[in-house]
Amino acid sequence: MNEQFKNLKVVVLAGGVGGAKMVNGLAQRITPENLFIIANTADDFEHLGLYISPDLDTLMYTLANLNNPETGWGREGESWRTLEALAELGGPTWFKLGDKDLATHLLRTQWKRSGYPLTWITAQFCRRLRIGPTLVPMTDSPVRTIVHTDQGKLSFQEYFARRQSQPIVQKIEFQGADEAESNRDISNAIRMADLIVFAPSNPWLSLDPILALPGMRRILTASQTTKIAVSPIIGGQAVKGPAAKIMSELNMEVSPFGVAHYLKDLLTGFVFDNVDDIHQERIAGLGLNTLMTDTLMKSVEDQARLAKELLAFSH
Ligand code: FO1
Repeated sequence: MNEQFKNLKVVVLAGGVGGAKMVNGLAQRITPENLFIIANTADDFEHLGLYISPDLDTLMYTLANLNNPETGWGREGESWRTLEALAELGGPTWFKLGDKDLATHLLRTQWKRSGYPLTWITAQFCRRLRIGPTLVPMTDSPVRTIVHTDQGKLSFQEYFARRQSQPIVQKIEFQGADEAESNRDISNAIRMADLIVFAPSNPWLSLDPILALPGMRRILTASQTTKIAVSPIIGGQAVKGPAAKIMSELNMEVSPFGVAHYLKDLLTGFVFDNVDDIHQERIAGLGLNTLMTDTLMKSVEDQARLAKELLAFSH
């Protein structure tokens, strides 16, 4: 752990896989009590009667070192016997729930039905899995991403997992965001932060739902602290998922500049990959400090290195 930065108070806005890698790197660099993670929950949905929170689970499994490094989501060493039995019975198998992962959904669903909020449930899971940093859902209220496409309006998992992000995106809506309750711990953490990180998560599907919550943009804009985003686009492509495809469908430039331009009002700095050096001047021209480095996180060592560079860049 780097003595110089370990006491910085860091807040991270994160989606699933890209967010989890960034957060895991930061967790190796700063003390757990100083790392506060706000997770997107607009991908949550009910499936087979179970309440599923994919981004929270991806973050949780990664921080607990239980994640499946191949898929990025779900648990390592998973078995699929329930899914196989479900297929035999003619049940839906397009959303793959592993046997061990099912335990998380069963217990979360049971607790939710008993009236416990998602924040409380997440805290219990984190305690049991010995996760040091604070992981919170962006809200306890239901917010759901609806993707307007050339094939009609689709719920997020219908678009993403079932149709493999094939439909052409026209607009993205966050149902329930306007009425969602804000979490006082989140606004306090943002006010106290020495650094706010926008993880290399999909800005339209993972960061925007968080930013759509009442007061969120205002609190972030008002914060005088360092605010840095890490580009999820490298060399014109998303590291994972449909970010690049969505950018082009929404007529944006598919580059780190496109991402920086989209988020610029909320940021003081931007981190992007060496391969995108041609965009450096234009990104700096947006009034942002820039860090160009190797941003692809293929290993846990890469995560820790990028986190170290990010922290050094921030102060
Ligand atoms: N993504 C898929 O593309 N297909 C799946 O079958 C799938 C199953 C799944 C199960 C548990 C979980 O926590 C995540 C799962 N994901 C799956 C990923 C999930 O749809 C995405 O990670 C996020 O919603 C996007 O950030």
